[in-house]
Amino acid sequence: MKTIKLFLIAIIAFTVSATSSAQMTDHSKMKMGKTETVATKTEMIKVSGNCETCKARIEKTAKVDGVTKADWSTKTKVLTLVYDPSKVKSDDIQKKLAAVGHDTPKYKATDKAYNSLPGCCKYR
Ligand SMILES: [Cu+2]
Repeated sequence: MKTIKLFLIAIIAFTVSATSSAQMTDHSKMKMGKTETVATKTEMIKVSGNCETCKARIEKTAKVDGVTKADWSTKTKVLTLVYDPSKVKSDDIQKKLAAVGHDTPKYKATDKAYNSLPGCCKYR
């Protein structure tokens, strides 16, 4: 009889703790969602280029995992980047852009990368 009582108590205790931990999980998820929004960083980076083809190339190159927005203006040559700094670094994106032929303030495209750009994209 004593064993059954203990068993029942154990079940009740388990159910209660399971319920409360489930609630806690929901709560922390909500908190995390908020933090994620706050953690996004917006950065304006000058990226050399010319035309719509450059725009497509730059935005495609910049849109790696962790980047929610990459928008390059043919007028101002500024790339607006919205990204999660815990997932991706601005430096890494700039390196990638330089690798496909576009100069950024921190990384310059090699002559080889630059020369492989189509004629309309030559900005130097
Ligand atoms: Cu171009």
